[in-house]
Amino acid sequence: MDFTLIKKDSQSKARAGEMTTDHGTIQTPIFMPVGTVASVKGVHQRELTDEINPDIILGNTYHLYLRPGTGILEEAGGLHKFMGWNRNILTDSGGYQVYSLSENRKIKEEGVKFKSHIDGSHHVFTPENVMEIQRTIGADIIMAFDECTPYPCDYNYAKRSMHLTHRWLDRCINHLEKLPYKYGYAQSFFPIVQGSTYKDLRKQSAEYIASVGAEGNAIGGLSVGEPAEEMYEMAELVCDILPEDKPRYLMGVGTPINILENIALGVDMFDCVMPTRNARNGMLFTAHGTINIKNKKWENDFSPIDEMGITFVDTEYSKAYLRHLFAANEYLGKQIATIHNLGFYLWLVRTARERILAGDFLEWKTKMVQQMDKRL
Ligand code: PRF
Repeated sequence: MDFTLIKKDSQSKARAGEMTTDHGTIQTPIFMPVGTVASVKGVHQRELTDEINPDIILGNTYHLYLRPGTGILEEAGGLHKFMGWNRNILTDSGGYQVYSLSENRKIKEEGVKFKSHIDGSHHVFTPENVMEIQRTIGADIIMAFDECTPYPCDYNYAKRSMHLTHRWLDRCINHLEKLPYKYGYAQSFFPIVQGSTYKDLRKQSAEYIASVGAEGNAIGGLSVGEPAEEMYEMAELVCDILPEDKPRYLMGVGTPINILENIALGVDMFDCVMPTRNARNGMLFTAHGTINIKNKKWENDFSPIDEMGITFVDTEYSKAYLRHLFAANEYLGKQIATIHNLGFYLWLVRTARERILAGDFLEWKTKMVQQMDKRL
C-alpha cells in the first residue's frame, strides 16, 4: 500500500491524502460504510457504487467467520468476489465485536473464548487464527486482534489490557509473516492503539504501535461512552505520536460532528454504523441538522428529502413520502434513509478534503459543526 500526504492544513492538524492498494485509490479523509455481514444493509452494490461512491467499505471478521464461514469465502475466491464489490475492503479483527456481541466471553493470554450470538456455539479467537481468518476473507486492509476496554475502565485494568493488546500485536505480526496472500493481491496490516482515557497509557501505546512500522495505524477504545472532549483529547495525543506519513484510522467514530473534529486533529479514516443504523430508525443527517422523519411535522412536507443531497433519493422523494414509508413500516423507507445518510457522510468527508486542499477547512468546519448540531 502506498500513502501520499497531499496537503497539511496550516490552521489545524487536518490532512488530505491518497492511499493506493491493489483495489484502487482511496482519497482521505474517508468514511467507510459498514458492511458487517458482506452487505451494506439495505443497499445494492449499484447504489453503493454509483450514488454513494465510497472508495472503501468495511467488513467484520467476527460475523463473516460465524456466517457464511471461511470455507464459503475461500471457495468464492474471497469477500470481494463473494459480494460483488471490486473496490477496497477493510476488515475489523473481531477484537471489538467479540466483546460487544457474544455471550460468556473469557479473555485469557492465549485469546478469547466466546459463544456465538447466532447459535450459541463455542469458539476461540487468538491473534494467530484471526490473522488466518482475515487472510481468507481477503480484505485489502486487515486489523490487529486487540482488546477494546469499556468506559469507564479502572486504571489497572486499562494498563493490563493495553499490554495484552501489545503482546497480541507481536503475535499477529509473527504469524502473518508465515501466511502468504491468498488471492494474488496484497493485504496491509494496521495495529491498534488502546489505553482507555489515560494519557500516559495512550502515549505508551501510541509509541509502541508506531515502533512496529506498519503501513497504517488505528486508534481503538474510543467512542465507547466517554465524553466527546475526552475522545478528542486522546485522539489528538495519539495522532501527535503516530507517524505522519502513514494513514490514521479512528475506529467506530462517529457522528458527523465527531468526524469533522477528529479530521481537524489529524485522523484520516473513519467507520461507524451510525449512518446506516440510525437511518433504519428514521434518523436522517443533513448539513443543517438531524431529522426524525417519523415526526408528525413532516406529514405534509412535500419538499425533497435533502435539497443539497448527492444521491437520487434526496431529490426524487419527498419528506412526506419517506415519513409515510416509515409509518407503514415499508422496507423501502429504510433503504431510502440509508442511501441518504451514507451519501451525506461521504459528501461530508469529500467536502472536508476539498476544504483542506483549498485552505479554508477550519472556517468551514466551525460553521458546519454549528449547523449540524441542530434538530430540525
Ligand atoms: N477495536 C477494534 N475495533 C473497534 C474498536 C476497537 O477498539 C472500536 C472502538 N470504538 C470500534 N471498532 N478492533
